[in-house]
Parts: sequence; structure tokens; C-alpha cells
Amino acid sequence: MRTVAVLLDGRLEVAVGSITEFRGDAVVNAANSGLLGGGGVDGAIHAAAGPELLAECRRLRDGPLREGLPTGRAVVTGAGLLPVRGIIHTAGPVWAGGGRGEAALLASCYSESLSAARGRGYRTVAFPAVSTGIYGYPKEEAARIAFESIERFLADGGLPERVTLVFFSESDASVFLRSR
Ligand code: AR6
Repeated sequence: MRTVAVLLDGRLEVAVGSITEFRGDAVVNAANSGLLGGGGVDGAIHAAAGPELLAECRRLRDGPLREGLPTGRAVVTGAGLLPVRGIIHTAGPVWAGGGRGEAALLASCYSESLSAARGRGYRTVAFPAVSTGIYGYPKEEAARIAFESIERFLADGGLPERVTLVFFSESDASVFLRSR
């Protein structure tokens, strides 16, 4: 993972690489409502965190999240073998053309995840580009929503101190920096 830009007076870092390499308090997982793993960044996080993460997700599904994690919401688990304190799982919206509330749901993924981080006292949190892979959200629009949501949340000066947006490729990071 390497830093390609620093924005918002040092509070927003843009990086390229795998989020599983992030060292800090928490990583956000672009999960699904079922919470039991999948492909993309979810698959990479589960693979790196090990079986304890899946076991904890199963316990959530057997108890407090029997119906699954609603789209736009976030839940925190332990980190298993990842070098962070916690994993914040959020379920992004599936892109369906933009008329199904996708923008508000994606903004909610960011604000709910940041709220969860603040509630746990996390100082440093890394996000992937939620919904822009398998869920098909247009990257330019997702970039604007991610930037605005993070900027708004951090405006009161509370935790987290620094948010890192991790893009899997150089070109995805460029799209973000051009579109925000
Ligand atoms: N580190 C950082 N970013 C990554 C990594 C990684 N290791 N791997 C992929 N990306 P996606 P979604 C980028 O598909 O669109 C899963 O099956 C990727 O290039 O992971 O929210 C879940 O279980 C893209 O830009 O998540 C859900 O079912 C971004 O992460 C569904 O996919 C998000 O792509 C969620 O779809």
C-alpha cells in the first residue's frame, strides 16, 4: 500500500494497494447483507483475517443480525489475523441505475462506518471503494459520495483523526482524485 495523495489538511489519505496491508485501528469491509463472506475485497479480508472472522460473523447472524445487515448500515467485529483492532462491515447498495436510493445508501455506508469507528475510539480507519466492484456503482459518482460523506463527517473535528481511502489500482485512485 502506498500513499498517492493527502487531502483535507492531512485527514484524508488516498492510497493504492490491498486494504489487507493497512496498519491502523480499523478497516472497512465492502460486505453484503448476508455477512458470511464473498468475492472482491470481502474475500481478501476474510482470507487474510482467518476463520475466526467468519465464526464471529456467523454468531452475529445467529443472534443480533438474524435478518442480515441492512444495506447502508455497519457493524464491527474483531480483526482475526489482520493487523488492526477491528473490522467495520458495511453493506453497499447494488447499482440499479440510480433511481433506487443508491446515492443515499452509499453515503450512509460511509457515515455509519465512521460513526461506528468514532464509537469505538478508532483514530485511523481505511475504506475500500464500497460498491464500485461487483455491485457496479459508477466510480465517478461513488467518488463524489465518498469524498463528501467523509468531509462532512470529519468537519466537527472528532475521531477518526485520519481516514485512508484504499484503491486497488492506480487508475481507480486517479478517477477518485479527478471526480471528487
Ligand atoms: N483492497 C482494496 N480494494 C480492493 C481489494 C483489496 N484487496 N479487492 C478489491 N478491491 P468489491 P462491492 C476493490 O467487488 O462492489 C463481494 O462479493 C475493487 O477493485 O469488493 O461493494 C461482497 O461479498 C473495487 O474498487 O465490493 C459483496 O457480495 C472495490 O474494492 C459484493 O462483493 C469494491 O469492490 C460487494 O460488492
